[in-house]
Amino acid sequence: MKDHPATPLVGYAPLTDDEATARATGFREEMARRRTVREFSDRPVPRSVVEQALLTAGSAPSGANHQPWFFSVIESADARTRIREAAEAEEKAFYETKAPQEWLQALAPLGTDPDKGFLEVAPVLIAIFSQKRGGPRPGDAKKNYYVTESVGIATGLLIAALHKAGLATLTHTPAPMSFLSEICGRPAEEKPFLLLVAGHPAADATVPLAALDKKPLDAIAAWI
Ligand code: IYR
Repeated sequence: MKDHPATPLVGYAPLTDDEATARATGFREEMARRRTVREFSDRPVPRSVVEQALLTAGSAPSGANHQPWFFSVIESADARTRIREAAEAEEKAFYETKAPQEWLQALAPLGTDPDKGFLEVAPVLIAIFSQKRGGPRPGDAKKNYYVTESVGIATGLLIAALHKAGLATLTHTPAPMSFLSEICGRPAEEKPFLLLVAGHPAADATVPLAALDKKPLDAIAAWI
């Protein structure tokens, strides 16, 4: 017997099967134009775009609806310089000594390197944090559940929302990224999850051909 407060479900207009297929196809085509880019224009992005995209991210499903995420939008030039310097120091160590050969070989077709100049060029830098403890309301200190899954889903929605607003993104994961906690002033119980870079792509931005290679449906799904 359900005894929790509830309200009738709204927002699901019944579509015909053809309409549903057309919508799903249109969305696939729109998302297929999404590219990860590493060359950004410095053209500013209005705060309203970022706010709306963050609210979309915050609408993601999460374990027990505890919403175990926090987004630090880094605008200060000083903070951006510090983040670039710290990220480049980690990446230099990664590419020069830490990364196993197999990993470097996997990255070679994408042409990545330790130069992270985009961290000071792109107008939007969002450090995403995950919270092991929190709860459904600000200030709660309850245990959170399925934290990585929840924050990953929210990040996916954030990327889709920014893409819909015409912005290119880059999911950047310098390792380790504990410097983000310090620079963003986040508490030790929160873990940096990833750094999302967003903005208009540079006029001469390129895309590695290897990035265009997507697995076909029969390789990623099966009906059983
Ligand atoms: N974090 C490094 C290396 C890197 C790792 C993976 I896995 C990528 O998909 C891309 C890059 C960097 O940012 O260069």
